[in-house]
Amino acid sequence: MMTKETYPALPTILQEASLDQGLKKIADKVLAQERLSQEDGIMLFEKGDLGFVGALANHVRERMHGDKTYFNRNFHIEPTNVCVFTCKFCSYSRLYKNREDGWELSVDQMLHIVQKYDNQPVTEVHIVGGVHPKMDLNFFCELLQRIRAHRPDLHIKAFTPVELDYMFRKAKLTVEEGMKKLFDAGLQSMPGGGAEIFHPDVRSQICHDKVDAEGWLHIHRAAHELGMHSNCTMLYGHVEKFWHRVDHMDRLRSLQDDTHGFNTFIPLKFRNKDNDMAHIPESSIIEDLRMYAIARLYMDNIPHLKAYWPMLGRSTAQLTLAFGVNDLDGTIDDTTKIYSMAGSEEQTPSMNTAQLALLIRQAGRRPVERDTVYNEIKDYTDVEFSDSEILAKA
Ligand code: V47
Ligand code: SF4
Repeated sequence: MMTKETYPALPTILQEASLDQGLKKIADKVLAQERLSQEDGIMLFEKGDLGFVGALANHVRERMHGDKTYFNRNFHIEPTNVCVFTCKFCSYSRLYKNREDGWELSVDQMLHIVQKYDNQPVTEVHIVGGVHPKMDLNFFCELLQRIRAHRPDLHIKAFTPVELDYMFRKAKLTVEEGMKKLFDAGLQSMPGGGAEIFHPDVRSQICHDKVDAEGWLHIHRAAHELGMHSNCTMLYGHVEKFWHRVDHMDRLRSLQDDTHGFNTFIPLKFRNKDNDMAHIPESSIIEDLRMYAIARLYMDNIPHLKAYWPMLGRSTAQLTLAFGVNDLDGTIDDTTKIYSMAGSEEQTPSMNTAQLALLIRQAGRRPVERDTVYNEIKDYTDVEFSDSEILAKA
């Protein structure tokens, strides 16, 4: 198991005579808690080796969160995989004309999924799917209202700007009007999907027909202005250059300066199975860890950095905890297909609380259960688990 002790300590790295002077200046800025520029971000990607960026990111992570590593108890609902859009990296969606190959859940069917968890201590339902031309704003308002009425304590985190932009246009509402309607129906926060890479040179190649950068940021801004929190993501490791990644993170950082509404940044590694970008090799684990570390250094105003274990696989997710990550998402209960269909090693993603807590403890960190907005629910650092708890089906 690789933990933070496996790379040289930060003071040793900084004293190395061979350390590039540009990198040394960046390290000085990080230690002085000064903001990194876009040029600094690009230099880290171009020149920062894993030990260097990892030691710095770990320093920042421990300054912000100590050894705490958050997780939550959640499940997903994917209302449909039928989608009007044609993102080239997507292994999951089916066009409307091929909808018999996909799934379309009714409000009743989705409520049934929620009812399955009636006696379980889950705190969050995460609802995201394809963009189905017949599932409109009223359909989703009814869904939100019925979940709220059935289980008021379950936090509803739902919809990306991709789904919302389409819904609001069809309903002929402004972003602000549409968001208010969903908020009143029970929407409490938004996940980070649909961001991909904001720069139009990349967006036009990988997802030309869905909401653009400005539209994505506008919808999150409107959510934040209503008092909702949200997450943000970046799909990396395909056709983009390092500077596109920095440009993407910079746009998120700027919005966060205005609203402070983002809780978590989640870099999403491109997986290449069964999609129109299958010819592009996946990034190496070293590149993935560098990505997390540089994200921790660049995103100085977003409190949490999440590694989404169903997409990375649990061993790599464990490694990220030494490279800036302080959140592993949740128990999931095998309720999402996006990553299994794209080739993740996690084909039936599900972990119970004991398994998640032990995964974090094995990496030398303190597991803390949180709710969606990072209120702490329970510290599992010293909890003893029985064999039956560890082996129980998640
Ligand atoms: O926007 C789709 C990504 C996202 C692939 O906010 C792919 O807590 C890699 O955003 N390879 C949706 N990535 C999922 C998402 C998410 C997941 C978990 C937690 C949260 C959160 C948000 O999945 C899409 C896209 O960027 N994606 N296909 C693929 N082949
Ligand atoms: Fe549709 Fe989302 Fe897949 Fe794009 S990534 S095709 S918007 S389901």
